[in-house]
Amino acid sequence: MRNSTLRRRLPPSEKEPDTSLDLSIIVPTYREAENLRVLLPRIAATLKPTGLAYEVLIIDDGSDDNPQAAVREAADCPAELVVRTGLRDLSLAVLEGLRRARGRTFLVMDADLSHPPERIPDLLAALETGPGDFVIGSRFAAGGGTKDWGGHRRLNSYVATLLCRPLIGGVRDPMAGFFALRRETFERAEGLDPIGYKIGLELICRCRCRHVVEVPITFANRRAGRSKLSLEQQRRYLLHLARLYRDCRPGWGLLMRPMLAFMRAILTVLAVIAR
Ligand SMILES: Nc1nc2c(ncn2[C@@H]2O[C@H](COP(=O)(O)OP(=O)(O)OP(=O)(O)O)[C@@H](O)[C@H]2O)c(=O)[nH]1
Ligand SMILES: [Mg+2]
Repeated sequence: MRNSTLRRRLPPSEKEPDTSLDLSIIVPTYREAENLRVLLPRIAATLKPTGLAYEVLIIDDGSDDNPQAAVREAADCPAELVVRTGLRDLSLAVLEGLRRARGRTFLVMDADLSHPPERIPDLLAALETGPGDFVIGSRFAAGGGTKDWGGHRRLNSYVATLLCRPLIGGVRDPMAGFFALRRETFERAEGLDPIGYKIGLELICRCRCRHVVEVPITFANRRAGRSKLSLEQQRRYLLHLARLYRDCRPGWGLLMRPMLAFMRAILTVLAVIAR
């Protein structure tokens, strides 16, 4: 049986909710031990005054930089390390975290300090008080921003957002990895089948989110370590989009899927040349 077929049949949540737990924070990591040493105390310091009961699930893909020690050192933060085996993939790691989460609300963020943990309460407040069923910490909403992005990264992000426009309408930052949603919204998911980096986009589409709210944030450059974004990740994004068009917007899929296949072929050739 194909992996994706297997995933389709799994119920979205593996864990029973713990009614005493307000929040589950899911942090995918690959070689981020140094950043975790800063992130976990900052999460703890941010959430302590709120009185929220929370857990942090670090979903790691077998990093060789000893994330175990980094999590152990953060004694103030209720963090648990989950080490995955199998295909190393950011979206699949986040999905595993969401399935294991026990809280009433889920929040996903990167480990590299690009997403300011001090803004977690603002995302939660927007989810609690507003009409939204999906809240994004948004770089491109009015008041948000990015620090020191070069032209190449801007262009990349612009094209990626343009390609998914028919799937998500007017959402300005559908590529964001900093977002929050309620457990019930996640449990609405049908046929989750992500690959690559854009798990937020997958959830907006497959959980049939109607109101996406964007909270402006300033996205910092990664604090330490190396980016895992590569040509291969861009190729996976195109494959992911093709699946979303097929399942969620078949009409648009007639136009978009051949175009995405063509772009994938170009990236494959570029990857061969770059080797
Ligand atoms: N578990 C897991 N986490 C990953 C994987 N790839 C990236 N991550 C984590 O996902 C988050 C986002 O990855 P980044 O490499 O920062 O990607 P980016 O933010 O697009 O790029 P930069 O910030 O420029 O490095 C980070 O916390 C990474 O450690 C993966 O294959 N598996
Ligand atoms: Mg990053």
